[in-house]
Amino acid sequence: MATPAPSKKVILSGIQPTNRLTLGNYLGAIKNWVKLQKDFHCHYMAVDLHAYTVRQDPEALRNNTYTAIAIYIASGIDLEHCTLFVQSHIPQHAQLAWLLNCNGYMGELSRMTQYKDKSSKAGANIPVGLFTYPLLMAADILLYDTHLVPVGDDQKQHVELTRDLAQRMNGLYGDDTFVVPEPYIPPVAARVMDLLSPTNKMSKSAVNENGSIFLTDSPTDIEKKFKRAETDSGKEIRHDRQNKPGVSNLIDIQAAITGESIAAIEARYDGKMYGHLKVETAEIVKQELGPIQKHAQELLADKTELDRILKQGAEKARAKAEVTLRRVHERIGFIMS
Ligand code: AQP
Repeated sequence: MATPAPSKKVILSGIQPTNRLTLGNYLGAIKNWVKLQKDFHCHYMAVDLHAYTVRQDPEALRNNTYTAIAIYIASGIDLEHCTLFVQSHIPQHAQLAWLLNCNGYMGELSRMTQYKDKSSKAGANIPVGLFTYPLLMAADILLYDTHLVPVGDDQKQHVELTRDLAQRMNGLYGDDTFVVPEPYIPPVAARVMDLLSPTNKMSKSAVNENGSIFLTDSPTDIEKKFKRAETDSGKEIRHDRQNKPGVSNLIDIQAAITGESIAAIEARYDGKMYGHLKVETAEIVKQELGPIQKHAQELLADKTELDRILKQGAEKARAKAEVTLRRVHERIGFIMS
């Protein structure tokens, strides 16, 4: 049966190491992960199997995965309290995904908006993995008896699908086969927008790299990118996502880092020019990222130690994943080895 509810609820989240991580990944995910680790039993991953739905250069994938893990730790992920691992180190993810492939329906997967988006950009040959991606995500979640999945709006549909699958299989094999997870919307969910097209979210794979702040960007690059940030033809520094998306984005970034209220930031810029807002936002970002970059560099300089950390994380994760997978195998009717 599913493990009895622990005193703390289980949370699971991950980022795809498709490229260098961005300020969006940091403020929208990692910074919140650090806050959650006190109150929840957290599992954080670099989801390299998901990244592979898009063709990856092997060397770049390896480097991006190490860098992502180093950044998680440098940002304050506490190895004592969290299970930190790389998805491909736990074979049970792919194994459970297969079982979910046999229980998910073509119709429900075809309705996933992220699939529609990504497949429309994939050209003539759409990899099957892009279509079945939500089933791998469901496997990630269900393997750890996860209660809560921190997600932005774009991933909510995938958590709904995971719930449907868990309930469907619980109906077939017993109510305690899977814990049915829920989406978790963090109290302060920052959504960082592209600096050059502030109506689009900042993304690792943006066509123009100048619109994204990468967590490994140098201070000079950070300054340059903020200086070029798109604003509007007005003068007033006011938060208005509809009419002033660029200015609002800079205010949001400051608020997410400093914890200051939007109103307080607006008041501080009363009568000032856009240039001030850009320069000072760059400064706040540099101050926040500087120590993280330094610590991440130190970690990356010692791959043996990083490998040791990953091995430890994988052992912890695998132990839990194996229990869940065996439970499911047994209920399906596979002979246990
Ligand atoms: N701009 C953003 N603002 C707030 N949160 C963001 N996240 C990503 N971009 C922003 C959060 O980061 C987590 C993991 O993201 P992901 O790597 O799994 O995929 P993604 O959301 O598709 O991110 P990208 O950068 O846009 O990826 P690519 O370019 O590889 O497709 C999630 O918690 C997400 O909310």
